[in-house]
Amino acid sequence: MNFDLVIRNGTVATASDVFKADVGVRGGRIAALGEGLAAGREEIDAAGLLVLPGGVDGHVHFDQPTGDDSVMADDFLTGTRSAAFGGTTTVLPFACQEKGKTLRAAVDDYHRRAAGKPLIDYAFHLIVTDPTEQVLGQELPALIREGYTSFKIYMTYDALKLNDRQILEVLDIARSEGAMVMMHAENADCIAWLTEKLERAGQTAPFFHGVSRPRVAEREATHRAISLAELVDVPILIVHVSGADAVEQIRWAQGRGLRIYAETCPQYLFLTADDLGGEGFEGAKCICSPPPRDAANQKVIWDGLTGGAFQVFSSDHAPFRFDGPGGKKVHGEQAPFRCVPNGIPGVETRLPLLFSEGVMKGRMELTKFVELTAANPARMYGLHPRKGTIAVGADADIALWDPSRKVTITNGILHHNVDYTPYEGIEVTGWPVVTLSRGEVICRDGTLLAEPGRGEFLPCGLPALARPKGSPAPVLPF
Ligand code: DUC
Ligand code: ZN
Ligand code: ZN
Ligand code: ZN
Repeated sequence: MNFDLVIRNGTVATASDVFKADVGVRGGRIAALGEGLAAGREEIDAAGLLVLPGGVDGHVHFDQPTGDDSVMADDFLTGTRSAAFGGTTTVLPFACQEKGKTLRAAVDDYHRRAAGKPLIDYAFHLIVTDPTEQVLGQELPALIREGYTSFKIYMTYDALKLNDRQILEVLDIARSEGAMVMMHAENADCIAWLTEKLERAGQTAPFFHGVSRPRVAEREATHRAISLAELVDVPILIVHVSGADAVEQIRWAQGRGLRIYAETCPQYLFLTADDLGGEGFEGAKCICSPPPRDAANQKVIWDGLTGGAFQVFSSDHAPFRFDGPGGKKVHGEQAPFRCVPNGIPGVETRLPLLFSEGVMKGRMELTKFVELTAANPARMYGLHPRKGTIAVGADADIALWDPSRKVTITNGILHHNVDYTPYEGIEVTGWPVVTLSRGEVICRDGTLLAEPGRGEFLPCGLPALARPKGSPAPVLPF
């Protein structure tokens, strides 16, 4: 039987193996792996290239309403375009509940925002901000069963945060329904208190954003999140972990046998607090939360990635323009850091940065790279084995990488709708040169070949990683 497409002579890598094989694609899926496969209607010669599963970016924000006058620069078209050029073929952005409204309204609104735009496949995480009886008793369980099997909750931000009691109630639903909970772990009162103190002292420049969100505030919330999850007996994923103190808590929990997972992002490997301090308002380009730390903490994050503390590596792409409407300067260049839109772009640079500094510099195996950036996020969110691996039956979501291509990252070469990149001027070795989604070449050598709207919505399964340990929580009398 012939194939629609055969990718020949490449080196295939999965989360467990690296091997020479041709990849036969039929009907959008991988139909065969082996040497000397029969002819395909189309053929790609991948000699000298790596054949990797397309990246799964488990943490992006596209066209997410912000609740104020800031506006995200990327929608489902420009966001997925940028992802695809960076070797990513699945994204999971967030449908965020507005307090006072239903979760369903957020999901419906988000589907409308996506309609006709995505270039690659996508699923939604929910964000639960208002866990009313109706949400806990009906909406959330119903949505989980419909394939929205992961959701984020916040311990900070007035518009989003839950108190400990609410967190327990939400975790309890996750446990009974088998959903994955993502936690934004920073102590809200510590941040508010420090912010007010800094403002009274006139210390409002972007640099002080970092000062207002110290590692101890992240550490305390991380420990509390772990404790609440232990009490309920449910796994959780701590997102965007920035430094040593939170990593220590996570390792402590993992060492005690708790199912505590952790995510980190490029900003905690490649940026430091100094990047918030540049000339004038420049530092606003790197305002994100938690903030970047220092070289010693970067080292701890690297060690956590290679040593097993982290399971997933995501971009946390949260795109705001530096200039222009709704961007970093929405309240002027004198605006206190508290009023600067929070987040940085990175969906396109996530994989090249980690590949170059991780794989090419010998810090991590290629299999580890695939595990952190594709296989594990797919598992974490119930998309495995359809996504995140190269195996017979999986979707033919594949990125062909030229491991020797040297690229200097500049905003001009990127495909997002943001007017800067925090990684301007960094030289990387290795770049994705062809991206396929369900067997279709969507990017080749800098040219976009796909039509908006071809990306499909993915209902997610219940992730095995979200299963409780099963031991009864000792303090619960039932
Ligand atoms: N949390 C995120 O997950 N993304 C952007 C900012 C934030 O606080
Ligand atoms: Zn405003
Ligand atoms: Zn967050
Ligand atoms: Zn985020």
